[in-house]
Amino acid sequence: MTSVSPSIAPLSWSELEALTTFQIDPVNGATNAQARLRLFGQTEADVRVTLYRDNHAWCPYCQKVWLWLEEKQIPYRIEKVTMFCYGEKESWYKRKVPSGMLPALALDDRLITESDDILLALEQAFGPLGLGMKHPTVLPLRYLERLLFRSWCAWLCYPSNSMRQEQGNREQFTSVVAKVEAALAATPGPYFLDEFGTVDVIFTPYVERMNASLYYYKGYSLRESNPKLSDWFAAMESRSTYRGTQSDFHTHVHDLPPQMGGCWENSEPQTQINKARVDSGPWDGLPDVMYPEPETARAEALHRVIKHRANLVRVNPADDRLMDEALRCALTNLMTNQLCSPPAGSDIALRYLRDRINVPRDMSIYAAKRLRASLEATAALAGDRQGPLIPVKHRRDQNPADFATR
Ligand SMILES: N[C@@H](CCC(=O)N[C@@H](CS)C(=O)NCC(=O)O)C(=O)O
Repeated sequence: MTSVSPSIAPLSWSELEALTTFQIDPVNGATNAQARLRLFGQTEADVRVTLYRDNHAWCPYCQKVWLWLEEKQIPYRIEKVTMFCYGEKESWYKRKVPSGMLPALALDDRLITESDDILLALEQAFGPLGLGMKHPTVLPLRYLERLLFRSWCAWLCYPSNSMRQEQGNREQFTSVVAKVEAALAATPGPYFLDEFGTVDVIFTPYVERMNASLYYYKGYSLRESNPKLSDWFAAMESRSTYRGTQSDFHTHVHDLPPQMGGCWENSEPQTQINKARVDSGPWDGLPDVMYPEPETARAEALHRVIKHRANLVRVNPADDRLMDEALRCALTNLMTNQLCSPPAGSDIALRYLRDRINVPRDMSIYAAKRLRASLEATAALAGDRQGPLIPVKHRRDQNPADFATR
């Protein structure tokens, strides 16, 4: 005889609110994706810099500048701009930057575009982060980063006509990875040079995206297959600055296709296994994060959902009342570990949200894993229907205009 575990009733919003005291200080606390102003203990009068970056923290070149500012603790403002792939570019931004490209940075009265030029200007104003962009030891490593980027694009972003071509692209990429491993092995510590610095910041955005996309589309685990890169990731994850900008596999594998013009999967059995794991869980133990889970993960997820619950219910394809109750069931499961049966027909609604939690935009990596797991466990009680497929040519389902507080 199978025993059916008892299902508890969903908690009310006020009961849920009582279960979290999670709070951050976006202005002076640890690096976070929600801040519009960062002061690091200084005053607004000290702010000379405004960073224009994308709403969802998807843009890799923005992450590079963001991380640099956080590491140097330069006070700055953040203005968020829509990317073409998920909505309409703001007209105020097009007046500043007619191409609409991101990032841009205002330093005193000067507007700078191109992330490398931005870092050069920041170095001039505030001094380098470790060795500077043009230091003779840094230049070849910057070149190596671009080489790695190109070999990744060649493998991921173009369809292969044959197994041979696919294999060739893979070997080309792994041969550049071997050079990266050698560069990392050439210094005693885990970073590219003796001390953490600009070079690590420059490698971060795309190495993070390579780790995610190759795991999912090619069945290849960059982080687990390369010991020096593995140590480098672990060292990066020891920095609260990096943790604050760090995304997860689910977010990247679905934000990259429209940005890169497509990501092509191979026919390896491991690819199918990895895809299923990233899309449907279990998310625990994926090699997108390896530092231990903070105790605050569930409370953070709960706090973030409560804050945005009206919008989350409104944009969901399901009826508002149905989603409201289903969402409370998932949050009840998140906080109590007990199953809570959602209303009939809410499987699609819950999986729609499961597929749209973004890291670090909405919450940190472990909070997102916990919330996805509760949404999935709760959806499974209602049925096995999936939400609408996540689009690959655009992500207008994530248009920030639809989430503007009403
Ligand atoms: N070379 C530029 C590249 C910047 C770039 O490609 N930015 C992309 C996003 S990562 C962009 O702004 N695209 C316009 C858009 O998506 O709205 C830099 O280093 O800043």
